[in-house]
Amino acid sequence: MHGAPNVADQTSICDLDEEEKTHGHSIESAVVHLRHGQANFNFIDTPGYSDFIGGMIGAMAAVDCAVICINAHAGIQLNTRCAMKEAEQAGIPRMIMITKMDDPQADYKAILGMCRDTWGNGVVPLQVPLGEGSSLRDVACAIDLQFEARDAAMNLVHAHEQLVEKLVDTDETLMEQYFEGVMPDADELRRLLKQVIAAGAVIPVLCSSATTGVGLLPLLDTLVDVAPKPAEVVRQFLSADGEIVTIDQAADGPVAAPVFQVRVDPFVQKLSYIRIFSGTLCKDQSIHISGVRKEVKLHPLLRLQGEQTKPIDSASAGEIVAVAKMEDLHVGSSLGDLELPPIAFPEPMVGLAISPTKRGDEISCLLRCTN
Ligand SMILES: Nc1nc2c(ncn2[C@@H]2O[C@H](COP(=O)(O)OP(=O)(O)OP(=O)(O)O)[C@@H](O)[C@H]2O)c(=O)[nH]1
Ligand SMILES: [Mg+2]
Repeated sequence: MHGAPNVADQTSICDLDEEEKTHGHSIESAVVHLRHGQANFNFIDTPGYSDFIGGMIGAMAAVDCAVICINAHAGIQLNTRCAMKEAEQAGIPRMIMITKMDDPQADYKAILGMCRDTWGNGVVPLQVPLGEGSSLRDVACAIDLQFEARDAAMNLVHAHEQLVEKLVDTDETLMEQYFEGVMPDADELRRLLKQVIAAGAVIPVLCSSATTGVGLLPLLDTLVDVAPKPAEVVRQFLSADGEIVTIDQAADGPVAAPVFQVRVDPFVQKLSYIRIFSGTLCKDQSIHISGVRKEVKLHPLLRLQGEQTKPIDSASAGEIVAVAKMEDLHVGSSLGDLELPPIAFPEPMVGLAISPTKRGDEISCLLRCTN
């Protein structure tokens, strides 16, 4: 969008340090929040470059839904496959967003075909671009067919039928009614879509252009309609004793809050990013941290908007916060009495020895290299 912060101008609020801005590639994840209607969103923007895959893996362990972006011109990349696999392993719903639809070489239909070939028939178009390249003007939703879509990049009625067939297939009564000619209404379709996305049976495809802003509000509307709200997500994991532990993501439950990223910032130094699955964190409270014997006093909580941090007194299930300068926290640490399993990162392929240039620099040098 004209004048909006963006990667090319080095003004993106998701690229925090100079190296990220200069190269136009995120190295670590950034967190932003926004309000849309009644909904509060927390987004984690992860690095797309394969060298920085750790940021994406950490984020997948911290979110309730993944929107995986595919460049409309470049198509499916190695990292796209990794992100889809990580999201599947994390058991979270997946959506595909075909981005840069204003690109002259954008080809929605071709990318959609590649996605179906790669991830199967569960991949269905939920949005269709109206126009492509420089003539892109909007996106049309395949649920309620509000648009006169003569210039849609694929037949919108066909996309609608494909979606409806996929959805009624999951419900016997609806299937019988469908064959008798009774169509589910748009609200019923959204309800079904939410269920099948949560079950991983359907991966809806959306499209957008960040440059023109096309598809961005429809993305938020779609997330409101079909992404799970934190309170609707029940997480299960195996405890160290081999027991199945269930976490209801409720503000009044026991605290379960993993650290999914640690960033070393030149001003506040070590900043630990925490997703609160359950319970409420309050500043100054004493809290258990996995791997640490005594309870530790929690440093002030910070709400994140890219590189901006704002102190807050408390935060509850569903939120993402950061704390500064807590040496006991590492990626994969969990706060609270429910000790979460560690985040599984791939084995490093290269080892590296480091040494400080001067005495007294050991800790900061180590922190910079290990986080
Ligand atoms: N034409 C066009 N260019 C875009 C659009 N969105 C981003 N770009 C350009 O693409 C380049 C890379 O930006 P992005 O792909 O958004 O960067 P990113 O996804 O944060 O990259 P990583 O951090 O490496 O994952 C920049 O030059 C952007 O200006 C878009 O919608 N249309
Ligand atoms: Mg980026």
